[in-house]
Amino acid sequence: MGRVDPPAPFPPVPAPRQLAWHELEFYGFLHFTVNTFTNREWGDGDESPAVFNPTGFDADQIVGAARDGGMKGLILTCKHHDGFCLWPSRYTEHSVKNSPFRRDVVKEISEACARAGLKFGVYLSPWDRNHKDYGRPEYLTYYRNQLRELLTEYGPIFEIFFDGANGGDGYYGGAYERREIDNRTYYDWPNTWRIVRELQPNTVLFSDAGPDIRWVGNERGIAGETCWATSNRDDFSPGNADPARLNSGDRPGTHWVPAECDVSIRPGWFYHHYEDHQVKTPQQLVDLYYASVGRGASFLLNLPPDRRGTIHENDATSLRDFRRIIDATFATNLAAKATVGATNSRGNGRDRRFAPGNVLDGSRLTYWATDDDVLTPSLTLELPREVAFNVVRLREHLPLGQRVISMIVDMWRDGQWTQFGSATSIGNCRLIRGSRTTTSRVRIRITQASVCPAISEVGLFLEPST
Ligand code: FUL
Ligand code: CA
Repeated sequence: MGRVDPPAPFPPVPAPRQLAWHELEFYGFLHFTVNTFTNREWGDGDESPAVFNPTGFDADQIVGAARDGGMKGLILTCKHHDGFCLWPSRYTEHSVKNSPFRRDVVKEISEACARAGLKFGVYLSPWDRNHKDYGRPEYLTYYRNQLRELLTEYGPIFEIFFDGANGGDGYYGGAYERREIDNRTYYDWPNTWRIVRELQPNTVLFSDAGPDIRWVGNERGIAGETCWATSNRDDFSPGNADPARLNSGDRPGTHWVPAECDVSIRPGWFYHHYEDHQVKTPQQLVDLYYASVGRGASFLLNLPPDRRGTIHENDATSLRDFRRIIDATFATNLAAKATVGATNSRGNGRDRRFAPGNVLDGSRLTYWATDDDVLTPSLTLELPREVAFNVVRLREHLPLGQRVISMIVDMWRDGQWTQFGSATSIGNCRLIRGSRTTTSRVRIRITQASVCPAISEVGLFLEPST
């Protein structure tokens, strides 16, 4: 008998840069600019650079807080809507170079990230309420020049966050007027994205319309209970999209454009001392992790540096305690020693490349798959002894696309199968969280799939009791 072929990919499938991004799962946002010192969320663009004056800026403290919280990268607001630049751009005077602080914040944060082993990303607001040419073609040249500076002078950039906000009013070099743009055409995004591809082909590009990753449709950090990694991205442009569709994605979708869940650890995106006691609790952050990473998306959590230029103690403590809970939960796969069986595995079970046991080897590269005509198989875990768990984690083998539509998890109790939980869509990661159960047998039933399933990992976990 000849070797059986692997399942054909079910398009759309992720690009290598997207596969690398999927492995990050949790990373941070740093919102920091003149707003930190004026107590605003959106600056008008007429702020004097003199207000930007952190008293104890410490990039290693900021990055250290992120690392201790388990973040794999940080995205810095190099320029927010007010137009003030955290690096000494050669194309404007409206930057740190004319502030009393003078130092290059982008350089210091990017170097601290490199020292700590975190990836570095940038936010460069398309809307610029300071620039005199905003709304005219000349501004696009300015914007692209700035993008080139960030892409060539600060090392590898893992992600660029292209925000969709365009409010209208601004200072605009003294004009103080309202400038409307057509967000479908004004920015000529395909040509801007091309610049990034040329300079840094591994950077993932975020916006409402991708092209690599998409906004999840809210700023509360919550992906749809069903959340496809695919989207008909050409229906949208940055700032012009349907939030409900972004929240769940489009199935089957024209492109692989997984969701990113952005949310702040505080009510605002920028630091305000009066929010020091409104920092999200560790348990709230854990719930957001399940609602983002647990639904196949990524968790982008904002930590706003304060007026000292450090992460406030309350934020750092909450984040660290969140990490303790996540680590305690996921450190041990309680199914690791199970014997795995399946109602079908590809090629009559003779080919180890598709064997059920591949779901327990800790590698996303190996997977269990069924014959092409078997769309609703079950996988059974026989545990050597009873275990207590309340979370099931499933991962699909992403290079073959998002194949499974829905599944049910059962556990063996009192001589029969009882349902533990169910879900739709898997993708990079699906966490099914239920009440604590003790059992020695668990069964995963795929109840609907577009093509034969390819599951790379299965895990059972227990959240620490609080
Ligand atoms: C929004 C902005 O208007 C907010 O200020 C913040 O930067 C958030 C991440 O994106 O569109
Ligand atoms: Ca595996």
